[in-house]
Amino acid sequence: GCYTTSVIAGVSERTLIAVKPDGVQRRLVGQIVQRFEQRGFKLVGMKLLQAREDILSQHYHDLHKKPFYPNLLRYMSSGPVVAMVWEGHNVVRTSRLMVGNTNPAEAYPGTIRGDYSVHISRNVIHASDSVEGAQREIQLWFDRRELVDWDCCDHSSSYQV
Ligand code: IDP
Ligand code: MG
Repeated sequence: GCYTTSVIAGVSERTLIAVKPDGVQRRLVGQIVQRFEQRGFKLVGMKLLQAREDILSQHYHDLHKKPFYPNLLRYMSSGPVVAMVWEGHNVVRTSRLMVGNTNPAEAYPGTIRGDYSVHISRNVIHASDSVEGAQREIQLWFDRRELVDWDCCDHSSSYQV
């Protein structure tokens, strides 16, 4: 039957996933969404948007001194991105494994970057790297009212309840 996920310990972790402009241009959005659905995670927010510069500079604030930072911001604002919030047990760590190494040359086949990209400056997807980072990024990219609390009716197929 249906269960309220928030009452089940550890299940309500959330992460921010974004298909970057190259991924949107290459029409990879559907396949990327499919991977997270099939893994067993629950989509609780999703939108296509042209990212504003102030959001991008806050999102990548820890990289602002890196030599590639200007190119990174130009890349991320070169077209629309699809921002998503996914929920589930260990979703932050598991989605990093699904996404693969930052450098596609080091990303294993079977990961999103390992299957769809070749160069670090066009690596298709963003995933939060910690639970605290995810909370900060979700607040940055989404208004609370854009996130939907809903019960996944096959919840017990992915979780012991
Ligand atoms: P992550 O996306 O795997 O978390 P971060 O180190 O947080 O990797 O870097 C954020 C993004 O900045 C990367 O996904 C990539 O787009 C870009 N980036 C990181 N390192 C380099 C680099 O050495 N050259 C060019 N772009 C880079
Ligand atoms: Mg990062």
